[in-house]
Amino acid sequence: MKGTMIIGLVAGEYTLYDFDKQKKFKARARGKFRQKDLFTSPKVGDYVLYNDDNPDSIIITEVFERTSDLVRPPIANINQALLLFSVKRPDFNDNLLDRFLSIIEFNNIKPILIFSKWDLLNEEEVKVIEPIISYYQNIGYKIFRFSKFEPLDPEIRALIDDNISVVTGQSGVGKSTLLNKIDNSWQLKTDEISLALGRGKHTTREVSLMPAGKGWIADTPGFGILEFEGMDEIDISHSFVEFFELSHNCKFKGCLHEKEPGCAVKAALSEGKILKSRYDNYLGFINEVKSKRKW
Ligand SMILES: Nc1nc2c(ncn2[C@@H]2O[C@H](COP(=O)(O)OP(=O)(O)OP(=O)(O)O)[C@@H](O)[C@H]2O)c(=O)[nH]1
Ligand SMILES: [Mg+2]
Ligand SMILES: [Zn+2]
Repeated sequence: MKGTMIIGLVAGEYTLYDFDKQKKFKARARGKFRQKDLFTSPKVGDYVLYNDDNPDSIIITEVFERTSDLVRPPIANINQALLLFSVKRPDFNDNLLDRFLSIIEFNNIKPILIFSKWDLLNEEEVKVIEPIISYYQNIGYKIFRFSKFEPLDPEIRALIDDNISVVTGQSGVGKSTLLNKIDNSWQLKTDEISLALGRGKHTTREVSLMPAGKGWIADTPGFGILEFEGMDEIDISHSFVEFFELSHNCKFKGCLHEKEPGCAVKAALSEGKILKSRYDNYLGFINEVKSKRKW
């Protein structure tokens, strides 16, 4: 890689990595950035220019155009997202999975699904979740099952090489735990989830990029809510990959697969070829973006 990339941001202080000089240093952003909103102020993953006339006060002067831009987690220029979903503690949440996949597809980022805490499932529970996992695999997603008690699948490591990836998911699903397995020297902080609430404690507070093989990978804080920023109902319908494929057979162009006659998606649903929870989530998302739209 070339140029300079932002690899960390804590309370307005950036950590930059200059690939040509192969060194890491702190910097601040020029005043003009601070006026702007989250979308345009420099963030982790950005390629930048800087001024080091005063080595005690290095200033970011320019941010290059982004190839991808996520709001949550706030990170730019990644091409791959490792989406972590624990099968238990916190419980598997299909709404969050479909929501996340939709946003990642919309941003043209390659998703990889990792189902964590696999060790916590008993045989019966495995039988319940396996068909769900197979569904996502059949529509084309790369799937891994992860347990902190097992060695890391070498395929995960191979996927990280050569890519700029982000690890993301709810608080407490095991993002930092997974990353520590990728490289033990990172020693990222992990913590028990709250037993009372059954969810994480936001142990990781900041987005930070770390070099991994020939690539880079980011740890991120877990999120609470996830919104469809900048997406409308058509974007939602295009981001459900298997619906989009079927939509060529829908009677109406631009069919949103709600109540339209001759809908190939609804036909597939009634034949049991589409996961019911996924279709229900889809309808919920369509309604969500419609009702949020400001006229
Ligand atoms: N049983 C089991 N526990 C796990 C596994 N992976 C992580 N944990 C535990 O889950 C808890 C949360 O893990 P973290 O790695 O801190 O989770 P995180 O996703 O980084 O959480 P935030 O930083 O808050 O977003 C820790 O106590 C881990 O030891 C797993 O595969 N199996
Ligand atoms: Mg963490
Ligand atoms: Zn349709």
